Amino acid sequence: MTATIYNKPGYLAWLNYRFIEDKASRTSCARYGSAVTMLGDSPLMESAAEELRLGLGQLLGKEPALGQCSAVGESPCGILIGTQAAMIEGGLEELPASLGEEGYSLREADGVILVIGGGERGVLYGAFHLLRLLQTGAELQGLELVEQPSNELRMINHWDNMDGSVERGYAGRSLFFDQHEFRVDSRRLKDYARLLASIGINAATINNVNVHRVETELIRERFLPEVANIAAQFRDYGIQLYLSVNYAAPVELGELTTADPLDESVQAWWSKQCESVYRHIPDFGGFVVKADSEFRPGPFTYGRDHADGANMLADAIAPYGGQVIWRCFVYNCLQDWRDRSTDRARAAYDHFMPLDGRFRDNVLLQIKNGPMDFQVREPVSPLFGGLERTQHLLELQIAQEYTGQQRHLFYLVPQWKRILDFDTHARGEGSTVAESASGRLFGQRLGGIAAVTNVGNDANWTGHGLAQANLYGYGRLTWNPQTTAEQIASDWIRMTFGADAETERVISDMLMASPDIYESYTAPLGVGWMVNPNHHYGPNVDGYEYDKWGTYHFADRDGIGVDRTTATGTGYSGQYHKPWSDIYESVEQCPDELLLFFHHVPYTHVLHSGKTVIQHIYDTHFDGAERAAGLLAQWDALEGRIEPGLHAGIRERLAHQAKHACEWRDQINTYFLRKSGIADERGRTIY
Ligand code: GCW
Repeated sequence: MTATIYNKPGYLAWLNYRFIEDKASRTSCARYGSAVTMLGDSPLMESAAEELRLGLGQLLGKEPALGQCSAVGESPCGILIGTQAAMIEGGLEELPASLGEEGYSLREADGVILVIGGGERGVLYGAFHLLRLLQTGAELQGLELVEQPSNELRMINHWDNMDGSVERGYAGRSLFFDQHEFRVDSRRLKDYARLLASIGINAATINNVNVHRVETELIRERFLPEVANIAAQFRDYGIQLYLSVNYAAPVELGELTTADPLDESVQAWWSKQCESVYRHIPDFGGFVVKADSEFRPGPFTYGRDHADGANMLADAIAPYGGQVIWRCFVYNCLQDWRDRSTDRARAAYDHFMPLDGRFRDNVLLQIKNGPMDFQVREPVSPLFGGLERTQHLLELQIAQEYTGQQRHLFYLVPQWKRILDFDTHARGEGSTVAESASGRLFGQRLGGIAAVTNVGNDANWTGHGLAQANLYGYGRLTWNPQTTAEQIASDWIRMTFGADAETERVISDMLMASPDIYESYTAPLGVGWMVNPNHHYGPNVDGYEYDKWGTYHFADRDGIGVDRTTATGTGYSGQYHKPWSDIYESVEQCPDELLLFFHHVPYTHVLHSGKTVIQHIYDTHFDGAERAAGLLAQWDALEGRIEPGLHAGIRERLAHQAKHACEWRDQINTYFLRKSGIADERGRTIY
């Protein structure tokens, strides 16, 4: 076989339909594998049928026949797929309850499996679910299940630039662009769409939220035909295309002298752009906007607020059914480190809470999970549970900017679950972030989750082979936040690596331990940062200490941490509902892992764990580096059980991690020994 990208290790990811070696399981599946029959026809249904044909063919070693029929009883064997409406028309008697456009039901009876979609997307998602069951060795006889997504918008954000670079990309270059042109490998794009659809993603932006000069033209005739090509490929897999736009586009393109949202010429300009975007892409999703943030233009320039800005765009796009997704990542990035009264953590809430209720109903605010910026550990943004009259999305980061840049192993699903499960108490107990983001908590029309993706044009998509678990897990969790991190890991491992029990046990162990390991040898107790400026990789305790970004730990010879209390600090803790405002306010009650986020304490302060802060720092750093080395040893023991190319690529990353963890350990421990003058109780080597 010639070595193309399509057969390099890891390319197939979890859609690796490997032959079922076990004869008994293969035989029991084979009865369903003889034929795939469509009731009705449409591009989405064809995607579903094609996937089933590919999957069954490879799993069973024999391609099923593809067919079409018009009545349920006409298909005596195999798999029958169709929408609920088509099934009813085709004579299906026992009906599933209403499934919604994206929901589906899978049923087995008398050797036939029915994949019944609420709508066509539901058929596609049902087909992928069925394939997952086959890949993971589930029993199909008597199968009966119904699924509906928990979130209506399940989105991926690319931070791709048209020069081909990817902001915070750790897996090669852009899948869409190069040298300021569209450079799309359409086979690869299709495979990407398949991967996304298989985990239920239904929306995507393809360009960075930092929209530079060339990208400003993505909404213009110059590029729209090519944007439309990508939209068409995505459409076949149920993914709606959105674009990030430049708030000052009319000025940037030299057509107006203002981008003031209340100026009629600006409103007319955007209406005209929307008209041409929808002429090319009738089902275009909408705009994502980063405004007045990190040097991007916005309504503040004109003395207007973010509701004025977002509503202007929302009015322009409303006639076509589009959405405006407006990011809340707005803060002062030109702060003076000497000024201790300004607190970046407060910024999103301070900017957006006063605007609650002022946004049009086709606006969604996109809120980063924490108040700072995707650190290893942060509290949950108080805007969840705060904003009651504004639709919003939760923003997560699959790209491992601060979590090891896809060179360190960090399974993000447990962190995301903690965020989704966080009880804001906005409406009493049970007011979780999951409920708030979905829109259910406050009875909003639309809601969901968006995430910065971790893929690039590396053959295995994510650079680190095990980082695929994060993309996979993101989709699964967004569909259903109740799914456990262990379950997701188990499915992903089986689908990716096959059914070997030892492989599953070891990789699952590694994934589940990885977040704690990484947290142990990096910034302690929720204080964050301590990374090298700009690229954000590797230890640098004071890297952001005297900088303008609002990111400080305030370590001196006596103690460390940021006082964010209402009594003596910045007052950030007061942005939460009770009991959190009380818990975070109190140095006694504050959870250890967030202590330094909320309080400045002496190194001798005793944690709930019984250890002093300084001893905790030493212990976790020695322990974390040791456990990082353990990950490598665990992986080495799997040699021979995993395809050599895949094994070697991941091994290289784990070996780097083990070494780099020692660098982290030694820099952090040395820094704090020198600051505090307090020796390690156990007398280990610190420099
Ligand atoms: O902190 C930052 C990242 C930037 C990113 C920004 C954002 C796209 O370091 O690279 O810009 O977050 O979320 O807008």
